[in-house]
Amino acid sequence: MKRNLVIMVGVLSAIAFTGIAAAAETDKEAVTETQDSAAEIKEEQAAVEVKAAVDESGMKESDSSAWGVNPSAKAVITGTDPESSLRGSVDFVETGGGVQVVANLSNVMPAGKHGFHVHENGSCDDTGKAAGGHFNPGSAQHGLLPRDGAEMSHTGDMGNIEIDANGNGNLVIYMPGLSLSQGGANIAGKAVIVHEKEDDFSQPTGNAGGRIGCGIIELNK
Ligand SMILES: [Cu+2]
Repeated sequence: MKRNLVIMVGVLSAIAFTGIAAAAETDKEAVTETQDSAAEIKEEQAAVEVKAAVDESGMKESDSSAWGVNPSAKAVITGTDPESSLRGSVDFVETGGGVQVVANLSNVMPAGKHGFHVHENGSCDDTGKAAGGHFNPGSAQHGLLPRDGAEMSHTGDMGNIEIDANGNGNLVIYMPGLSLSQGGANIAGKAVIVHEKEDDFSQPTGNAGGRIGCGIIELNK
């Protein structure tokens, strides 16, 4: 009798286990689906955030007056390799003691983060090498200007631009202390460089590799 009971429990456990395993399988699918839709939602949110950021920089009343009135500039970005289809534009406007930057890039490979800086020379020659090092009039260490401040970052440290699976990316960043008209932190006439790899904020320049895109910051007339 006791033996039968043990067998009985064994059989019941096996049935229960099969049930749990099947349920786990279903859960796994459900989780994957949830992840997929979460990723979609995240993408949508990112798009909304970019739009909100643009709204804040470009359409907020105090700042919208800056565009068209204050000194502004544009860098037209092209691939440093003549074969490259990388294109983009970076708009700059001086406002509130700094410069608002709005960048839009397309045909950037691969997807992911790409180092994005103002470099010291206004030239894109020699596959971008002629742009020289990061614009760093204060001889500071490398960092991210809005996060680390002028003492702890290069004036040209704009961090990274994130590129999506289609090769497109936007960046809206406010660079405190920069200017388009005066002083040592004037970036007019300097170059914008898009790097091959992510700026990991290591010293001395973030280990972002080669220069795949370049454009010169030209004042709007
Ligand atoms: Cu750089």
